[in-house]
Amino acid sequence: MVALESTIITHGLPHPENVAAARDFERTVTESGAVPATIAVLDGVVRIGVESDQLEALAGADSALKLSARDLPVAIARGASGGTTVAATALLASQAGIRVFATGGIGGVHRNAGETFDESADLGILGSCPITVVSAGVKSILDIRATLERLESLSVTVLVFGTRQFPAFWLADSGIRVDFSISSGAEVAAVMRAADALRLPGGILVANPLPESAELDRETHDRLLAEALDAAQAAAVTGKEITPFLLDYIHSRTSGTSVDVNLEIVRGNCRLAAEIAAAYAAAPTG
Ligand code: PSU
Ligand code: MN
Repeated sequence: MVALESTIITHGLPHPENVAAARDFERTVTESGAVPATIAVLDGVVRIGVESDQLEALAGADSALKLSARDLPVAIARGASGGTTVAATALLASQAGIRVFATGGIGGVHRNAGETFDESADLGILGSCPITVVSAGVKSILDIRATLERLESLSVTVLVFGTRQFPAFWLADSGIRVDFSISSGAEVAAVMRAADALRLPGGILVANPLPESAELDRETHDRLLAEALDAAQAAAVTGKEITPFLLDYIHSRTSGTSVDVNLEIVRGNCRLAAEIAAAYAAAPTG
């Protein structure tokens, strides 16, 4: 099985593209030979896999909350609905026995974290849940180097597919070289089995760079990023609003190009996650 998050649906992509996108991610996992489970909280109930009409309602609901791990108990107690972030999805998936999870980009350390302490709970949860997350690295709205340092502190294993250059979501190469590259789902499955045998408490981040031909134009990327960061500061956006604000700023100013690239990236991650899940299911237990 491959878990899919739902904050990308409720807060990461514009409506109505988000509905089609969510279905597309599920279909891609299925076509790649695994079973998708989109995770969300609906009327206070944790769902490991949602029905098509539930997905549509969640994607269209303005009231849907952005639920990180610490928000889950409140949403459940109050009967609320929301999209689960990477942190909440990783927690719920691993409790449900799902070992592989596909997303677009994970959260990380924000650029001004030295002052704000703004670091996504995604990192801490990846340090404590035995799950393999496939992402295209992290978006350059974040401090990528600091994010990698924190992943090291938290003992999260980091692997990059096909290269040692860690990707920056819309760009194939962040300029940062990490220690390990892998070139197949089977290789990741072998690392997962070894991690199981060691009882490592945390997870594995598999960074899957988009093909260079699909990259966002660098100049546009850099300009929009600088503008988005300035706009967030000018609007005094803080806390859990900051990531959705920056994503929306960039999406709405590239007339859909960055959304199309975004979708292609997630589909690529779904395919690799399905390959890893199949290989892990087939690998002999150590
Ligand atoms: N980064 C993206 N797209 C997203 C997110 C992050 O490129 O949709 C979402 C994910 O659900 C991630 C969450 O877990 O934002 C992180 O939010 P925060 O920075 O508030 O922890
Ligand atoms: Mn934050």
